[in-house]
Amino acid sequence: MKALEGVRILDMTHVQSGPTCTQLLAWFGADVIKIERPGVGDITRGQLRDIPDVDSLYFTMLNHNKRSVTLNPKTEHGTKIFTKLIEECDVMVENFGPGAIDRMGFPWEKIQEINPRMIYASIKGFGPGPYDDCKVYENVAQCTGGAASTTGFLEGVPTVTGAQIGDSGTGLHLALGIVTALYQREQSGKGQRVECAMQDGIINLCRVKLRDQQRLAHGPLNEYSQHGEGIPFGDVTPRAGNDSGGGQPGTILKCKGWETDSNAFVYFIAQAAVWGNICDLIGKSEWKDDPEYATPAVRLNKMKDIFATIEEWTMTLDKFEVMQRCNPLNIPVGPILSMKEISEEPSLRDTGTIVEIEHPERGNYLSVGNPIKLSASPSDVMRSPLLGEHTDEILKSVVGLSGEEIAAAHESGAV
Ligand code: CAO
Repeated sequence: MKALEGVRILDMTHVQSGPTCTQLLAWFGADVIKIERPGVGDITRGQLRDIPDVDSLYFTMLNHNKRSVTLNPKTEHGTKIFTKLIEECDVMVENFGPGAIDRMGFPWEKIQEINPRMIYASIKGFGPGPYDDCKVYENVAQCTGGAASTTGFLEGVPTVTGAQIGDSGTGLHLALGIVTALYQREQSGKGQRVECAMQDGIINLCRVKLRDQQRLAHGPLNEYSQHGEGIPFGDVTPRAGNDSGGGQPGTILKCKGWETDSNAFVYFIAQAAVWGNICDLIGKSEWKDDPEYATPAVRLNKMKDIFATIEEWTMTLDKFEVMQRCNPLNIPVGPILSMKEISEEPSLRDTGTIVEIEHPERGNYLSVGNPIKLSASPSDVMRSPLLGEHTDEILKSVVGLSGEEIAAAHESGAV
């Protein structure tokens, strides 16, 4: 049995943030019924297409294990079907622009009236406040949540990260909110509203940067390399380049082949606990007892030079050799892996983190499986549904319509 077996999700999500949430719930065993606009579907089906007239990877990689129903709740037939679906589902998830669900005629009060046990979960760009009626995409969230102002190099412009912390990050937050509300419903018997603003999700992930903002009032941030380089701090958390976010100095260093391979680099953390090992490894054993190098405090203003010396060593090896040499000595390092390397890594295939999926229209493609592994609820990754693939099946088995009623719903354009 899967952990969320028996939980039925009315999935009104689209694009990335909401679909990542319902995909996780589907992997844990929930029955996710994705509602899509008749004839159109989730806009991502047609975005960034690599193969003409076939669901894009954008869509297929965000909508595994779901069933698709085309339904327009704004039509007469559609309203009735949608109302029945609200009655029959445990959770409703949406990430439309502000007010869209209300304009469909289904504000939270009405949803509660139809099904008091319903958990109604939504993602918006902002929480209540001056921007709550704004539409938001990933990078808007990264910029308004503090990620962009603190990412990039000191001398450069604010930078967004490739990790989709606004969309997929908020989807994760929402999924936790939903399972928490389901747990509470076990005691209370009642549903509730779960809301995640993308800005809030990013701020949560940027927690350490708000920490640093407050530390600034009490002096410079010693672990930022700008401190060691004698560059004064202003009154806002600065961009820290590739500095480590924690108390151990770290940076990205070149490895053999960096001149031609854009990913021939390694992240190297000069952890204090293994300083002696680092010195021995790079041929600088004399630094271990040198009072100018022996403690983290005296090393701080020399980190640029120290890393340059370590880099002379890393440049003699490829990034995997650096890791092989450092790991037995407990020196934390990470090779910079390209997406090509990740997609070809056998151990990630073995764990189901990278999976190969068969799709009837596009053939085989790679996807990311469930990154959360439950020993008693393993995730099988199933292909995404075609548009409206399960409409009739769900109208019959969940909504309870007869053959004639299904035909009438089609005739009216509601499905
Ligand atoms: N049948 C009929 N109409 C439907 C429908 C269906 N099955 N599903 C959706 N619609 C309609 C809605 O009723 C709404 O119409 P109105 O605005 O006229 O009431 C419209 O489609 C959806 O509007 P939208 O604002 O959600 O869509 P958009 O493409 O204009 O904006 C986005 C997209 C993502 C900016 C917006 O949805 C948003 O801000 N969402 C919240 C934040 C979020 O999740 N952002 C992450 C997106 S991923 O990068």
